[in-house]
Amino acid sequence: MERTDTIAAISTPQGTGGIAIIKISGPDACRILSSCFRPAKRNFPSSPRDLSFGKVQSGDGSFVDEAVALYFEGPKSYTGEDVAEIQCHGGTAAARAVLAEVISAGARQARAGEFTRRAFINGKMSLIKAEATLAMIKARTEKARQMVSGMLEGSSQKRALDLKVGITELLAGIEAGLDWPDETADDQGVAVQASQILKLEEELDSMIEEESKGRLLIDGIKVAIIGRPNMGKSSLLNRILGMERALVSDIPGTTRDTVEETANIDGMPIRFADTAGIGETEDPLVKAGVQRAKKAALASAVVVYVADYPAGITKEDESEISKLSDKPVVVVVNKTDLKKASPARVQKQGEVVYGIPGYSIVEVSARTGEGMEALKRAIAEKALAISEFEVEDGSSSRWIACFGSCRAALSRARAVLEAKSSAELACVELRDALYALGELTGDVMTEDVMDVVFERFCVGK
Ligand SMILES: Nc1nc2c(ncn2[C@@H]2O[C@H](COP(=O)(O)OP(=O)(O)OP(=O)(O)O)[C@@H](O)[C@H]2O)c(=O)[nH]1
Ligand SMILES: [Mg+2]
Repeated sequence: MERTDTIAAISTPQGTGGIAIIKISGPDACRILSSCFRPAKRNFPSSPRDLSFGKVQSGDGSFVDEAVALYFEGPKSYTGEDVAEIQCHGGTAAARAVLAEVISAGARQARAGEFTRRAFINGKMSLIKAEATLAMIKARTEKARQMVSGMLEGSSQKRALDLKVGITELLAGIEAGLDWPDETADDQGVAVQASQILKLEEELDSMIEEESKGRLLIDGIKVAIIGRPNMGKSSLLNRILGMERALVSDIPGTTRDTVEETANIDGMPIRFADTAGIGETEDPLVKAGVQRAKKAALASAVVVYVADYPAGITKEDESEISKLSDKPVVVVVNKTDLKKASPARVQKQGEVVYGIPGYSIVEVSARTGEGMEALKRAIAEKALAISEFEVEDGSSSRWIACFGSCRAALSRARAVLEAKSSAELACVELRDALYALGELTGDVMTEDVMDVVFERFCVGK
């Protein structure tokens, strides 16, 4: 049986570190631990949660690594099953070697999110809490962590449950009217029910908005830096990051491939993509770079379009910006330090005024850092204004989809009530609204929904 076998995985990230944790969960967890782990003192496992120092050894008795081990007896464990943990030296090779011993002793390599999936199946946590756990793992900034901590503490679960109670009470009220037609709700009664539904819809609207913002904080916002060659796009990325991440040179066409890096801007993880300079070219390599740049611009939530001083925004820039249609764009003129470096040139040209209808322009110097705070503010402002958010795989967040179906069913129920067409139909719609919420909280659970939720986890959680 798939769900009652014993699974194992490395729970700590790959790479060099102090310790690595190998987690084992299932009915054979304790036996498997005893077969690979030799405690320095006898009597192991003595009692649950006791830490024991010893060594991991392979089937032929050869030494693998020093380790500390402990076990938790189900149901008092993360997954609700018997769980064992081996803490060995951090580092990819040691952890892999220990896992290999655990697997050869009878465990199966766990799939992504399988420990948490078992915790949910065994009633150790709600689906909302499981997803909050994933969000906490992915939180990269303090703002994101603060938002997720509320979810982990159960605030989202409580809100969803309150909503469910509200809809259930309404449904009961309308159904009572069906059962006892003499007491059918009068006009005033219907108006009260409709206004109660409206209140629930408003609550859902605010939940959808908060969830969208929350997703942005957790998953990060993609921002592409585009513009003609040599404008200082890579220099700007480096200045934002505070490190020399992208190659910079005075040769136009320096950046070929897209360079991606995340920066914390105003508490939001912003995922920047520095791209190749765009423009007409016959060189197939440069052409490929330009195509990648355009693709990155399309895939991003916000575009930073870079031009430079003193040319400012040219006709070519205007045409490129117009191709971005409804995408939020921050238009930047870089290299303003040249104004001071060659005042004669400024005088000759007069006061340079850049303009493009509908856009305000941020003047910066990647070289001196001037204007960078204003640029970060402009990016954060555009990012915060994004209401619709698409997660990594292009699908909308599961929560937003469930809230959306619930809200749609509620407004249909309200429309039916207001038109006084059929109280039965209003009940059908309210049941649909409850079903959508049930999908969110995990009461209505299919394997498909579980796959969607848990496959986004990492292996070992
Ligand atoms: N004076 C001045 N020069 C700058 C500034 N920013 C970048 N530069 C210079 O402009 C040149 C091009 O900079 P890059 O950052 O490589 O420009 P890019 O837009 O990434 O160029 P491509 O990758 O070729 O499209 C380099 O010589 C930089 O030193 C700035 O603020 N002031
Ligand atoms: Mg570049």
